[in-house]
Amino acid sequence: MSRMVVASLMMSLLVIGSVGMASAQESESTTLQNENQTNDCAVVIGIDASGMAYNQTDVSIEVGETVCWVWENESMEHNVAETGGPNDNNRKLTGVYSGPAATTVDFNHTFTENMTFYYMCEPHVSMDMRGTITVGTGTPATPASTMDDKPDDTVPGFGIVSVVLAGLGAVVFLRIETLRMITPRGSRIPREI
Ligand SMILES: [Cu+2]
Repeated sequence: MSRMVVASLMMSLLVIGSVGMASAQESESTTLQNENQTNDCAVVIGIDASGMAYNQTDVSIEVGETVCWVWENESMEHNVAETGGPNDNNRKLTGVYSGPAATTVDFNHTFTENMTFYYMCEPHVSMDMRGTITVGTGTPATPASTMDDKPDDTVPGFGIVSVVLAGLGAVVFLRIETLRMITPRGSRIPREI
């Protein structure tokens, strides 16, 4: 009997709770989300049944739409890290990043321009845990030939600097190599301290 009472109490609490939540959602639209976006998700990407892959790996959206990556209490830790391409295993340091891999993640990103977005799960990239988001028309096949309106005369300054730097680098490298050749192997015997 007491179980029944508890159960019905729980039920009524749940009902009250959900009614409360519904009205709360209506009144305050300032739900805190990462990346200060309150947009709804055009696509929600989770983890598939294997627990080792995203449940959608090739997604197309329109410019301005938001993709959400959501999972909860997964057995493994996963994340979302932008890469430079479909076979790149390195995270773009300035790229989109959900943070360190975790068993529960609620991350989203709004894409504001035509592009093809490549990402991986850092711990599982070796198992090809990757995904692609095609935004609008995607990345143009020929990366917009940079002949547009970049005046050539702004470039030389930088070019010279990099040539000088490269030269310096070569000198340093050569010096180290020479030192290595001069230093006899014998002198590398570890001394007693
Ligand atoms: Cu993963």
